[in-house]
Amino acid sequence: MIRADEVLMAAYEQKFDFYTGVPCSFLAPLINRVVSDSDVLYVGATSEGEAVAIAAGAWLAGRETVVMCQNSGLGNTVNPLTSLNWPFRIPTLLVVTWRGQPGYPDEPQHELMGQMTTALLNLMRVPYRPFPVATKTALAPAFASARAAMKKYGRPFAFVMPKGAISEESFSENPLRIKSLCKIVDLCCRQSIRPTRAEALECILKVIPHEAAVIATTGKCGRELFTLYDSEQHFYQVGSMGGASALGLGVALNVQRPVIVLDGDGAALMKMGNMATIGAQRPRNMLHIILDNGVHDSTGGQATVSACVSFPSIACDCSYATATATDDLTSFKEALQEALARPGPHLVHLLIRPGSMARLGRPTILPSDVARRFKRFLTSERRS
Ligand SMILES: Cc1ncc(C[n+]2csc(CCOP(=O)(O)OP(=O)(O)O)c2C)c(N)n1
Repeated sequence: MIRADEVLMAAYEQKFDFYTGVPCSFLAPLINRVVSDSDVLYVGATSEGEAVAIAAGAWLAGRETVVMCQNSGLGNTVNPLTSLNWPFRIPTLLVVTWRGQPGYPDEPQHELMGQMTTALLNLMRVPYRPFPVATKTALAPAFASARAAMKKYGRPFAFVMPKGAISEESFSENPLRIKSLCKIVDLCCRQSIRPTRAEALECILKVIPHEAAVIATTGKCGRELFTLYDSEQHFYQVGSMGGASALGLGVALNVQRPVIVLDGDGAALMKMGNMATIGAQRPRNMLHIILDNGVHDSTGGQATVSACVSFPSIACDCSYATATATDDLTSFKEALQEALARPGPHLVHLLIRPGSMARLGRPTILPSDVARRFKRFLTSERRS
């Protein structure tokens, strides 16, 4: 049986040094090794879809990434794999366990996914190989060919891991000890007319430094940002709704520059676990802005449940450094300047009114080109 450190070494030789995922008992030796290894970074995600988006951000910031998950969680990855990794051509190495593998008795909840695991990978056009378990010498060529395929096609690649592939590994993880001192700063002036999203974006564009990276959520937010001003600093996350803050986290953990996530209330609600991971990882350079119009504006204005939710309270409870509530542009600008001047992560929640620009464009640059120019922008700081 191969050892986890042998796997990690073979992966490290191919530059895989950023790991994220959600545990599976089959993966325990590998995850236990990864969390104990100071040469690689592991970010425990709240869902496998979140892990895929975090990995995408880390790749954009110059890392080679691995997403580890149970095949039960493969379902959670379908949306980001098909609407983020595919159009933007963002590779990641998936290590997916094979619970319910036909011929190997397992629990009933794994039976159907066990039967369809490889078919689902095929359907998502993710090439895969069995995890190289036979001998230690099989590891290096397997990781090399996985990396080569990812580089050639700019798309994910998967290893499917059977039970008992790797020998037991002890576990040494420092428990998280975060004492949140976050208290909501309420700057709302409760005027009857709230700003529009476009006005908020114009304000953001005026305030943020030129070296900041900006990730705009799915729908009209990215379209308005593109229409107002296009820049290599911008990543318009056209798909993968809810994934912008996870992608932003993956970027923020790997760059020094400020990372600004423009979220919607519908998107933030869809992947609220992201906020817990952001709070736990504490990226000092991250500013999370939620433009809350109370509706799914991009799809016709259907209500979200944001009126029943306090995003600033959630941010505080998730251990963000600061959380500010605003509903007008003057205090919004003040909140942004304050957040950019201090270590984060910060949440700025702005209540806006529904509706969008009359002449609304769409990014005219291919997603794969947006990704590559954003990656160039992010990684250029190493040279400057
Ligand atoms: C997984 C997924 N579900 C649904 C959609 C369709 N969709 C695109 S944008 C959007 C609304 C987003 O709402 P919100 O985040 O509040 O932003 P707003 O449109 O209000 O700016 C929806 C439902 C999608 N793209 N992906």
